[in-house]
Amino acid sequence: MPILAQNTPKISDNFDSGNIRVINATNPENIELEIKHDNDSEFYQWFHFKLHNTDRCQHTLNITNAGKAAYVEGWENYQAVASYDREHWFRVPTQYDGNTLSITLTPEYDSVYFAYFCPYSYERHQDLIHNAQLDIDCQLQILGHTLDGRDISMLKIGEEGEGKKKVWLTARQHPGETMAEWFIEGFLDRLLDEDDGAARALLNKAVFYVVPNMNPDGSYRGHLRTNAAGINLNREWLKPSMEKSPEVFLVREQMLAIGVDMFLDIHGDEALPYNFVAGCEGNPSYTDKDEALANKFKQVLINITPEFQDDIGYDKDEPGQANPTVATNWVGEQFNCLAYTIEMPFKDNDLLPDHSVGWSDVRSHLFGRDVLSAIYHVVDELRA
Ligand code: GEM
Ligand code: ZN
Repeated sequence: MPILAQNTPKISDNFDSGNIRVINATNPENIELEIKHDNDSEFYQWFHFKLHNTDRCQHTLNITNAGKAAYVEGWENYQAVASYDREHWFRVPTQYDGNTLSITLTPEYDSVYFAYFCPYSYERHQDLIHNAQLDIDCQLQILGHTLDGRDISMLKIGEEGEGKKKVWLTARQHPGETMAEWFIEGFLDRLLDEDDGAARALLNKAVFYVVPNMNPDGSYRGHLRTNAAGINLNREWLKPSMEKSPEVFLVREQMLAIGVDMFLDIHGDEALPYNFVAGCEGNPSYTDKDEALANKFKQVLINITPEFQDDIGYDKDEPGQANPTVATNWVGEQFNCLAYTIEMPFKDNDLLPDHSVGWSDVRSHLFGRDVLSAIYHVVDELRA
């Protein structure tokens, strides 16, 4: 077995959610890399890899196909994240010239990980759902399996009862948007806190159905936006299939069996440096009453946290022009309920920037806790 030369850069991605292709790694000053496409898909942008080199000189890592990634505006004013211990992630100097994304670092240790955003591993996902099931109020349900054979897991929190509302949360339809599962971790942490008044009051009023990871295959494969078959799950909600989109098919089947009084679909956005929501204003059945409740939810969230704003976001669909294949639109129309896509930034919240970490796992976690408060403030008005 040849002994690898000690002081040349070694790059690897053969681990949970790893994604990079090495083009040339002989020169630490110009390590040439490419991001791999999602399987059977044109989409790519998520990257996650490890650099090992005993020579702790300055390294420049050049992702040379960044200019054709899914959302290239996402590279403007973007800083990659890095970690030595895979727990604490920090922003590193990153430049984008329109084609190549260049990351520069003089490592403090021999091994360092780089990623598009703080990763959320499949093992952490398993810890999350199995710790949750220890709570007397929480039941872990397996709805079926993905194309790669992983569980599609749902947490039911609370007991159904007369007049109790059914509140659904889904996250990580787009697997590279890992902030979504950090958000859910914070949301569940509070919802299952028996000392938290808002959580306890909410569980007297509502039952929660939470799918922390809608796309475990894409997560493990290091995809940005699709499942194992290269399907964008957030375009499958009108006509899902067990052959292409079992993740959506099985969750949607449960929604139709149980009912939905409020729906939040948790995502991340590559370009906009803000937290914002995208509603279902373009649905055929959207009414002034729906708009009033939606506005109340947004105003309450603005009052709860300066991390949220409602001035900048996606263009609203014209009346009747909503895309019914999108989760928030299909659920909002099918169940005539309050339904929102919640978007967090890969970059930072420019209203409250933190230059050392940008938007982060911790801020996503805390935002999930704040959204629980917002749900508490509108729960009595769902179906009113
Ligand atoms: C977005 S949400 C769909 C677009 N919605 C509106 N109202 N413009 C998607 O799936 O493209 C969510 C995301 O990708 O994060
Ligand atoms: Zn998304």
